[in-house]
Amino acid sequence: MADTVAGSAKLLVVGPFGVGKTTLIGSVSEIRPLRTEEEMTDASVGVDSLDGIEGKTTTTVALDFGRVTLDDTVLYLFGTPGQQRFWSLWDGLAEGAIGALVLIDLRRLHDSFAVLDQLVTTRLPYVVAINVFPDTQLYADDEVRQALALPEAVVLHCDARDRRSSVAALITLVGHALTCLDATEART
Ligand SMILES: Nc1nc2c(ncn2[C@@H]2O[C@H](COP(=O)(O)OP(=O)(O)OP(=O)(O)O)[C@@H](O)[C@H]2O)c(=O)[nH]1
Ligand SMILES: [Mg+2]
Repeated sequence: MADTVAGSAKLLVVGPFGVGKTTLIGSVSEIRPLRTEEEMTDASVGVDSLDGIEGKTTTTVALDFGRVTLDDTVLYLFGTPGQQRFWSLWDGLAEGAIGALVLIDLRRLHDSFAVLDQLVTTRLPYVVAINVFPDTQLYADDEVRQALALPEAVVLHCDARDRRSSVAALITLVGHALTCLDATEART
């Protein structure tokens, strides 16, 4: 790690099945990301929809882990599995995190609701990052907030395959998490 590093923070990357969590951590990580990918089998047919992500052959079964240094701060990124049968891992993964990046796919918006419900249990500040696929129909941020029933949410667009775009999403998340932290401290 660089000598100039002054601090570190842990961030969670969450989202429904196949939204691009592993892709995003892989595109920003400066170390070879830790992945726990397993081949998807026929057991997932009818359970996990591959609509819009037909090229996907593996799924995360435990976590993704990566690291990225921004100026003097190291961010440790922990990705959750998308498949609900592995969600018991969320508690451990969320411990000590300062915020969560919630990746969503507007083509399959409905899949996001269970993730948002699960996220509430962590009480983490979060921002909503729309991972834009080539056939994603775009909506105004307010329409997305309304559809998700999150009137106050910070919403942004990203391309999980693109480092610059994904880093920008993480910077927005850190800024938002720090603002929330300041507000909490001011109240206590
Ligand atoms: N076109 C496009 N494809 C993407 C993008 N992000 C991910 N993909 C593709 O979409 C698929 C899903 O990506 P993953 O990164 O495995 O998704 P995940 O959220 O980690 O999936 P699980 O861990 O199984 O929940 C892969 O085939 C990626 O190559 C994107 O921004 N644009
Ligand atoms: Mg994954």
